[in-house]
Amino acid sequence: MRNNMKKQKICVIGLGYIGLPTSAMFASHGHEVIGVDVNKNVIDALNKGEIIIQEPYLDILVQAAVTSGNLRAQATPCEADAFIICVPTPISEDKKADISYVEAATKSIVPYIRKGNLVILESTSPVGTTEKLIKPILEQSGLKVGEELFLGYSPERVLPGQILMELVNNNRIIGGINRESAEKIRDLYSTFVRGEMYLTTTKTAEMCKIVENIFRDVNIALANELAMICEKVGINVWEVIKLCNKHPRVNIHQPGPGVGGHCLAVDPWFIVEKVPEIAKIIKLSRETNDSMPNYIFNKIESLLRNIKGKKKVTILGITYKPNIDDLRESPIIKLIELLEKAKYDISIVDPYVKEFRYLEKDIRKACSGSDLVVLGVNHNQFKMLPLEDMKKEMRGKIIFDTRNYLNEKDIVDKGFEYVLLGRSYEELIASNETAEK
Ligand code: SAJ
Repeated sequence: MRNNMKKQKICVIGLGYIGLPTSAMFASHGHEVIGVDVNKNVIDALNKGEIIIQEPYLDILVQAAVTSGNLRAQATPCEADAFIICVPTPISEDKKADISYVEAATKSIVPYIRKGNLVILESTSPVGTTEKLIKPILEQSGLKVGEELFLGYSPERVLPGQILMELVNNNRIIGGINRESAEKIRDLYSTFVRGEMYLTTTKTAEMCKIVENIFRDVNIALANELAMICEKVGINVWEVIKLCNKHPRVNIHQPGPGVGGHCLAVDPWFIVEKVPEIAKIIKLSRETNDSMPNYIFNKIESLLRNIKGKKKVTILGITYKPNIDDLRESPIIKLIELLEKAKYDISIVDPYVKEFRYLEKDIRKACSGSDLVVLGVNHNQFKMLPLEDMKKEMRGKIIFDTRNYLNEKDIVDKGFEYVLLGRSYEELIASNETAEK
């Protein structure tokens, strides 16, 4: 333990992308952690020292924590010094926050709450959740929140793919229902957090978490809009962004086939839902990013418009971002659905995904008879493509890069046509049409 705190018993509700690394981190720093999950597979795996998600080094940390005896999992909560709620807060079809998991998790701990306990919400939640939803439920224990029971909101800020490093090093915001609660939460996290910890109210902390993701979503929407504009006016958006970002106060994000993940694609709606008449940029950005798979689909349609009969598209990478196995809200899955609707033949290669329809292990096989290869996600494995073999297998010769990741020179040298999102391709279509006449 890095601070002088005595060993705490911590009950973590929800052993997903945040709850599991957080549990392992506390356990490996000397606390006793009991993880609770509704998924039996997660519990069984953890008790064997295994994990069912992919995250660098997490397997090693979990195994060590379980072996030390400090970490175990079970289906129901138990008495503890601190409770940390890390359950999902998805959105419904009509873009409304679904906080039923947070509610259920809070209710599940009430029978085990004792005087002096600490309750922390980590799940990204609509502003006011800690005060308006959690506090009244906890009061059913008969304890006075803020005096006999301490409560706060402390959002995670970690980036999938580098969760462990960021859990330790990122600065943290801690919102307490009162100052004493915030201080107690800070003391607990200082077991392993090396970043700064900033104390505030629960509502401000809840708002900050959402705003951080809105900031990114809005900036990506701007980049995507610029990509579409540059295509129209015949400029390369990637060069524009690179040069603009040489300005000391400009930081334009990267365009792409859309925004996925359980954060950026979800959290902004928590604000839009509350104040739709004010949150105009936020809503438009969401819609712009959500429209990108459609934009990519339309480009594919126009690139292949002269082909008669069944067309085949090979997709490289379907996760929501590179070098992880996470498919949640992936824009490439939306692209696949559009291609399916339009009756395309599809093949997919993704070294991180174990199971998915049309999945092929071998790029060459996936390219067989294909008219176009689209790079959906820039996994490292795609940097060096077997271009010669792909060319032999493919019927068409187009490679469409939605990430500005592939080596254009190599591709063109091997006789392919290289199409890049955010750069005019009208000339390519025109030259194809001329060639056919
Ligand atoms: N993306 C772009 N262009 C960019 C950056 C990202 O199109 O310039 C796309 C990615 O391809 C991906 C999506 O956005 O589909 C989201 O990726 P991401 O890497 O920006 O973020 P997440 O969703 O993996 O994690 C975010 C992070 N938030 C911020 O950076 C403000 C992380 O720190 C949060 O902890 C996490 O959300 C969360 O849990 O809220």
